[in-house]
Amino acid sequence: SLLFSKRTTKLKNLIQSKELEFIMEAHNGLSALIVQEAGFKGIWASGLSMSAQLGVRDCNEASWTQLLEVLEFMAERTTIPILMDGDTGFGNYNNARRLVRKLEERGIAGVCFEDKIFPKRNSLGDGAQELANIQEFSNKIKACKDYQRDKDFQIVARCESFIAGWGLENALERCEAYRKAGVDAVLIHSKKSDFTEIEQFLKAWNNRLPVVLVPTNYYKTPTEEFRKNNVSLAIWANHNLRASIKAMQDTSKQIFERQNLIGLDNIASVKEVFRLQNEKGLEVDDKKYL
Ligand code: SPV
Ligand code: MG
Repeated sequence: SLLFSKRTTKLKNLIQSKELEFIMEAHNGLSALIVQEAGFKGIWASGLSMSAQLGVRDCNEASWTQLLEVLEFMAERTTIPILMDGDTGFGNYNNARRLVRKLEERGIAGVCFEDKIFPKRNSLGDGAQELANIQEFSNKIKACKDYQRDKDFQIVARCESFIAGWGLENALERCEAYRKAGVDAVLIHSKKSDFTEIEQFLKAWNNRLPVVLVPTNYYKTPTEEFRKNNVSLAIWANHNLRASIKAMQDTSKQIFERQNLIGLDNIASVKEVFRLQNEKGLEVDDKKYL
């Protein structure tokens, strides 16, 4: 039954279903659990957020094995599927497919690879963006699909044509090549504050494969527009990270300035910390095993 289906199957159903679905960013075991408790059916393991919570830049400063460690904690505390932001795959087709193998071994349900050059740069920044060769990136996708052991493991190809300033024709050519290479879905990204270039893509693409969006900059677009245009999956990509930054800045500043803890009412109780850590579970097991 669906209740007992594997996480890969759950992610496949989210992506391949006709309904618009939503996944939410998390960046460690705690935030992953919080996303699940909020009701989300899946988690976006954002490269930006995982890097930022380590205090480093989103240009592959954290190694892929360091990210695997983060992902392992996220998988341990959740049952919903996790889609990893795999950036460019940390090298060529061989590096990318080894990452796929290690993700499968750690219970991660899918990965998104973007058609840029290692080390990548965040798509929302101001710098110039260099795109991968279409054939080389298509072969990287093909190698990963050939190498995965679980047939339901999802690979998403992220097209950065709009980000790099190459336009609609280039985006369509690339996504069609990735479709032919066997990818499960395409992610089309944009850093514009309006929906127009994405909408043009969606109309021209015409549902050839499921489409994933990251509406960080065009967040004002009503969600109904995504539904109307047959978007498969929307990713709220960095909002737990940003919420936590603001909360930690405010809290640190207040405690520093006042030199006391009075009036700090916007923080979770220690009891809540224990609940999230599942202290109860250990109490129960202690009775059984100690
Ligand atoms: C991420 O969340 O790391 C992403 C989305 O890749 S973006 O930051 O818009 O590039
Ligand atoms: Mg990223």
